[in-house]
Amino acid sequence: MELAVGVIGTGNIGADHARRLATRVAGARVHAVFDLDGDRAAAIAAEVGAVALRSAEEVVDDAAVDAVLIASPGDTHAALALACIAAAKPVLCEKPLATTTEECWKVVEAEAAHGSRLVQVGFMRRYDAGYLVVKQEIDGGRIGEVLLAHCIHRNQSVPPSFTSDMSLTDSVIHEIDTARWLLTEELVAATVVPVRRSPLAAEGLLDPQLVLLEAASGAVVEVEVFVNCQYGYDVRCEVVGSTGTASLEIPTANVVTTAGARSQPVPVDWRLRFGAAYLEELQHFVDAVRAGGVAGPSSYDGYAATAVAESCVRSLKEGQRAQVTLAKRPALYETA
Ligand code: ISE
Repeated sequence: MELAVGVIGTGNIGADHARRLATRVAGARVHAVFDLDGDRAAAIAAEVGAVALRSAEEVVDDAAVDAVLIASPGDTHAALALACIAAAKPVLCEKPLATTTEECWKVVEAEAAHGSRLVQVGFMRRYDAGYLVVKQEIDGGRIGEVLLAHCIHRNQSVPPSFTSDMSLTDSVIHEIDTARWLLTEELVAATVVPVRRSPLAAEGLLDPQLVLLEAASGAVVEVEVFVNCQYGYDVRCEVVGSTGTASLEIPTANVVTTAGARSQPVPVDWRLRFGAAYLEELQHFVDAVRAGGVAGPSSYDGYAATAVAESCVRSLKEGQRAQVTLAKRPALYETA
């Protein structure tokens, strides 16, 4: 039986997910969609052969919906994830799981009380072919003990509503999750270092920023986040170990060599750069649910990432190193 998915939020990423589910993911179809913008929802519903419902709650409660995909704005995620858990429906929730650690923790507690995994958080980089190679190299012991990592996260530009805090909670949250996953350990402190502002940054936006994340082992992950870099979307990562390094492959396309120069396009945004990873992520979710479970990044991972991002924001505000305090991982997530 195909998995009937309800999609909540049909903006850019939600619409992309709905199209992928309808045309490229095996074993799934989109049954229902909802968006506050009714016209946008109706257009996507018509395109993917789904019904447009009148509220997010109707999507969760629809008896014909087997699983839910949440791609609405971040501040709606926690309530919707809790509704899915109450209805015992598997849910793929876009990052962040919630915008505060308190809300994330409510989701963790509700899922733990349910007794089995229902939530996968949309940290799609864990499905990127390049990141997976870095992970394999580390886990295979081929670079020795991990000492530090250098990461770059550049967006071409951001909308005027984007704030300095969002560079941390919306963008660096990806490096936070990948650092926890690659190093298989928790991050215990964060320091945001002030950097000379780009003259092209919108008024009030601190851009770029430099973030130092300290892991429990003492390994340090350094992240440059620059959300107005102008030239395109650029994500890099090099993990330095005691006997070697592992670098994220930067996918190359259409390399042109002419007149003594070689050039290649830079993706304009994450939808292009991580398109294949999003597809893998969705296929993984659908396969796991059809096999009777949920795997991938857990709600505890979503909680921990938001907690570290909050420490980054605190460090930015207070101008000093901020510690990360995490509640104990419930037994349900011990092997997750
Ligand atoms: C955006 O919200 C995303 O999640 C992208 O993956 C990230 O690279 C970008 O910086 C964020 O603004």
